[in-house]
Amino acid sequence: MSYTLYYSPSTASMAVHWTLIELGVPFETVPLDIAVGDQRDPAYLKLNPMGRVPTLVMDGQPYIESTALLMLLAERHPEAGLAPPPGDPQRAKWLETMVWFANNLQSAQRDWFYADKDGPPSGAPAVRDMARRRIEAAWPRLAGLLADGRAYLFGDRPGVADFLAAMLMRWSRNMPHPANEQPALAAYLARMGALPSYEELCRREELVPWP
Ligand SMILES: N[C@@H](CCC(=O)N[C@@H](CS)C(=O)NCC(=O)O)C(=O)O
Repeated sequence: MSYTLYYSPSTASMAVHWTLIELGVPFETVPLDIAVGDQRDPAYLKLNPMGRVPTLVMDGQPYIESTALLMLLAERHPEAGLAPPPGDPQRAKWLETMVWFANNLQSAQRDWFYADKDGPPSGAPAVRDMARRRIEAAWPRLAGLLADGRAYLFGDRPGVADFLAAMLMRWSRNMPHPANEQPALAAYLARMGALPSYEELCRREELVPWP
């Protein structure tokens, strides 16, 4: 299995990068500077017609959408136990949570950060206001998933849902109400932040750890 990840630090590629590090499989990386528009380079658009990161080239074929990539990596490396397998009692809740992250929280975060790029700047304040409400509503719901005292979202070891959750929480760090205002989420982030794979991710992406 060969992997090449096109990434930009601290963006939607972060959870995929984290997963590859956690898996310990060989992979290559191609950094893109989205501030200068590398994602719109014609050669890159052939891999990712959306002009976004991440793109993961697997065995020579490019694939996009971070949540799908995470689910696929967990499926391709079942021995790593990064997701409840089909038939596991937690599988349904895992699928629900992964799609909820992608479809609700992450899409609202796209609106928060890109309101004046994805639509007319005149409508951006209203879009951002609605996005902020959806994002802030997500944190208590996420805290609820940890309310029984579990260390990680699905089991006693971290998996792709946790890498995705921690990435999405990180993006709230400069928002009026960041995720770590919820005590359960602050404790969870501290656990995630203590993982050796997170330390390695921060080293490779030159990230300032948060919180
Ligand atoms: N749903 C996509 C979202 C990807 C996305 O929006 N990536 C952002 C960075 S977080 C991006 O590429 N921004 C650059 C741009 O839109 O020009 C995924 O999860 O892969």
